[in-house]
Amino acid sequence: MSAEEINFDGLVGPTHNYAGLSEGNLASARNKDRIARPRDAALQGIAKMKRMRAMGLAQGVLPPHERPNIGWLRSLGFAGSDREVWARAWETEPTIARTALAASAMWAANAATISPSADCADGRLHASVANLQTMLHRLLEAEQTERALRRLMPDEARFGVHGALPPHDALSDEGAANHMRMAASAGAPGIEIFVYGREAHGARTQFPARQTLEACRAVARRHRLSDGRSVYALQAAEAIDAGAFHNDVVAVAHERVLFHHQDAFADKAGLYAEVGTKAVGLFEPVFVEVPRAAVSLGDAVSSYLFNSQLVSVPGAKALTLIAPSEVRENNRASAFVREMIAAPDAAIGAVEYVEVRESMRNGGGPACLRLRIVMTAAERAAAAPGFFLDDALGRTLEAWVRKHYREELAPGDLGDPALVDETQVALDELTNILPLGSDFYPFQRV
Ligand code: SUG
Repeated sequence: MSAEEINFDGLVGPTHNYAGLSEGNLASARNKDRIARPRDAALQGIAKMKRMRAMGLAQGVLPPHERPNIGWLRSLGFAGSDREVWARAWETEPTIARTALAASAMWAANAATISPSADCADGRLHASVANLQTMLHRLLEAEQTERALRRLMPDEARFGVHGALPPHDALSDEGAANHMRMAASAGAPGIEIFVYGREAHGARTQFPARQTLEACRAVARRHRLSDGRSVYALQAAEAIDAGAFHNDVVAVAHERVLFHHQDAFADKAGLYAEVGTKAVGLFEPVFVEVPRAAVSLGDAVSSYLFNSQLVSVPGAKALTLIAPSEVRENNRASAFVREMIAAPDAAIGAVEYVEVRESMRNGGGPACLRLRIVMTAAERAAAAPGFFLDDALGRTLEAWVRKHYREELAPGDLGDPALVDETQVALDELTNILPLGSDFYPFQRV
């Protein structure tokens, strides 16, 4: 069946800042307490979405979450008006306060795992919200993400939206960042590859391994995937310990192509063989490996070469890599890309560099910012149209950002109670721009 891959990007929220919250994410640690530029961050994200659309690709947008998360702070015993809750939390529990402020829902690749209907036994498109339980600030995202995905895909006859798995260490799930799909084309039946860093109660890496095998299998069962077209691959421990806290820091797949670092997987040969066997009759897989001699794991992590989007631009024979501008600035990564795209019959034949520097400084590249949802024409028609980017929505979102977002947020600004009002006013207005409804955000429901 014909279908289209749609990138839904997380809109960067007004409290974007650098809190150093993610152990094992080297950029997050390195940039802790740096002055953030929320307005630039959001505009960079919107510019990327517009650029994708200009290339002829369908593009959607997902809303930021309410931050600071006043409801969560109340559940921890803070009381008073919303402003008072924030001021008290900031004064007495700064670590908790910064957790409640994180704009991390922008990294939509962690929102959920998506299985297109062509892969699912019941013929529905399935989405499992990720529990993100490894990092406290990210654990707070699941409830609101589920609300957003239900607004986007309301028709239960076509869409199976599942809430997050129970948030426990044994069922640790980071969504699409640890999931890849290969297929002849978007609408054809595909092979779904789940990438995990450990088994429940299994051996530990130095940095947290955020995805368990048990979580992957649970998602596959919920989505009613067939064993014959599912693959489970273990991340290399050395990749996690070098800063690949998600698989999408060292690998990305699209259609027949898997682009990955030599040291991404614990058993690369086993992965190739299993994908090859399971793809028989469906497609001929193409593995594009980047040798460590050309680009070290360190260069892969610092440049985010693999956190690129791989896309099929209409009319182009080969795939296009949408890479962060940091790749262009890294001699080894950019030299590799130049050679790769120049090769005759290259599977990846073009590169476009995008500027998402504010997000990158927290460890979120172009691929982190988007959740891919493959939809058939009928599914797209059943989805809420207001989430799809067009020229008018792009302009409205830019104007909304310019009106409401601060240019700078320094650590010393974050305790300002005015930030609570500012963000609530902005998000309230956003519920009239995107089809969210006037009760979407928790502050709108009290
Ligand atoms: O979970 N950074 C995010 C980055 C997520 C990137 N996503 C993908 N690879 N798909 C994380 O570590 C840092 C927030 C801070 O430190 O302020 C943060 O949450």
